[in-house]
Amino acid sequence: MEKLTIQTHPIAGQKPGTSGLRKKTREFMSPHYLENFIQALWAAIGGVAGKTLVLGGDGRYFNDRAAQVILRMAAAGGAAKVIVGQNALLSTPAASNLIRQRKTDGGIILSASHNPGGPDADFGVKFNTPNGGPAPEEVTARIHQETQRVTSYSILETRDIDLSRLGATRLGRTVIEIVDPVADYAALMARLFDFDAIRRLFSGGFTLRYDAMHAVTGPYAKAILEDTLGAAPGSVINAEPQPDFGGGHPDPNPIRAKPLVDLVMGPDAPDFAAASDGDGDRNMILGRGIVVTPSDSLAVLAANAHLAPGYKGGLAGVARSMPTSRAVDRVAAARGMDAYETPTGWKFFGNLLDAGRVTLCGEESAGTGSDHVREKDGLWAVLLWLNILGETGLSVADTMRAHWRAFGRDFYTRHDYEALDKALAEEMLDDLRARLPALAGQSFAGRRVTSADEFAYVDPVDGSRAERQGLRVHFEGGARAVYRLSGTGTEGATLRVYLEDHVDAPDRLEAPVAEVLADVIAAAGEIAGIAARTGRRAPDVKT
Ligand code: G16
Repeated sequence: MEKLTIQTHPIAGQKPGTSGLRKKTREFMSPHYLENFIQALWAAIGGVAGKTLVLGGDGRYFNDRAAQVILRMAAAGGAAKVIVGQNALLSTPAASNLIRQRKTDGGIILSASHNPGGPDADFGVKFNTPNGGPAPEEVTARIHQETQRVTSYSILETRDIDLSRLGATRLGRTVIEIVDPVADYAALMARLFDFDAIRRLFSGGFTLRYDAMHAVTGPYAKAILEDTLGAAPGSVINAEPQPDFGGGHPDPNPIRAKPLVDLVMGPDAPDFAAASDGDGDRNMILGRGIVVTPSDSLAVLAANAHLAPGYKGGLAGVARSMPTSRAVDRVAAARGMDAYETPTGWKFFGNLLDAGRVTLCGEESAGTGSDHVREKDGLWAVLLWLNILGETGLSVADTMRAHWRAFGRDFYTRHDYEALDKALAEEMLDDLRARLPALAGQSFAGRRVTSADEFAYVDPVDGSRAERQGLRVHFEGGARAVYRLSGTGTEGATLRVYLEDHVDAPDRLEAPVAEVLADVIAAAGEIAGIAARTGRRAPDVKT
């Protein structure tokens, strides 16, 4: 087993985005690409010698190869131990849990989340710090810096490790511990939720459809929902993780998981349906005849979490990313809880969770989570919903109706314009940024602008600043449009336009979303000149 030192040179563009480094798989597979990034990561964390790390991924194409390379590089760098999920699989929340439970020095998650997988699709590498959360900007900036000066990397020359066999083995002097990816996570869920209440729900005939989208959550959902809680066999579909996610796009939203939406709107609708994404941190919640928006789901969970044992003492506070609707703020105000508004990116919740300022947090991008780990957690959200429904006996639709009656409804939609020319998209937002101060007082599509600004964030725990986190336009009556460019795409630029309006009138609470938001959508398009500048007449995705 020889330790090799391979000469290399910096590769441009290895800058982690909203959530780790995401690139086309072929780029990741090109000579030295992965190795350079991992060597830079070792340098950024003060070397891997003597450290213990967690390693796993969502099973997408190149997951297995990348894991073998990282293990050989960890061993060459003198790591004490790497804890690996069997077959190099770990959902993102399960990896976060292992990092925390085993008190490791962090972990590496191989995933491009909801992006498709395959040789012509996407791959990603993310580093999580010892608190179990995505590395904060200061760490990712250091990694990027190191990628710009890496000149060699070290790797052991050895055969592949058999990652299908549970137990400990050695690579050089490094211990490689291969663990069941589900066990510790399932034990954590059993501590947080009243499994007996959920079992009673299912034994009473409650029906469920969970679409794991051929991604990593399948084995977790089967083990917990079917084998442990008694959901009917076959309730979890597409449960086998596949390297290309069955050719699909593992993003749990009404477009990518359309069959599930059709199911709940049809005659054979189950009582409850849900989907999760590539790496298991996102979720979509549906009930008979209803799709719950992620922002609403966060608000309902915040209002009812105390019904689950893990949260019976109440919540310290809540947080949402800025573009997420303000529905959860209304719950916080009514309950006397603190509510925080952070930039997009789960990493911004880390300090608030660590400091005990918030218990629950979530984002419009189908992510909800709590202080049980430091990542968003799709299956956790499903279990909390089931626990709540088990306690209240209400349907999903009636839960939403009751919530809207109590707090009003934040009608919400997000429009994505994908694969735009990057320079053009940046110029469009630069122009809008320059016009923001002049917008107040002007009217667009019959909506009067009351204020407009660019969101910047000062972390209340460590004082770090994040600038340029989205352009906001507020309209009279409380409606809002937010514009920002995605930090997770791998092709050109994706413009996200987040649109919302608050309605209190009881007879409007169930009006069609498109109708309620029609003029806000028109105003937002006009303000930025989206159609004129991009030539796009409609968004590619509406969530
Ligand atoms: C990641 C981040 C989320 C963010 C989402 C969308 O999720 O962890 O915090 O909301 O991307 O980000 P953007 O709008 O920049 O594309 P995931 O599930 O992809 O890891």
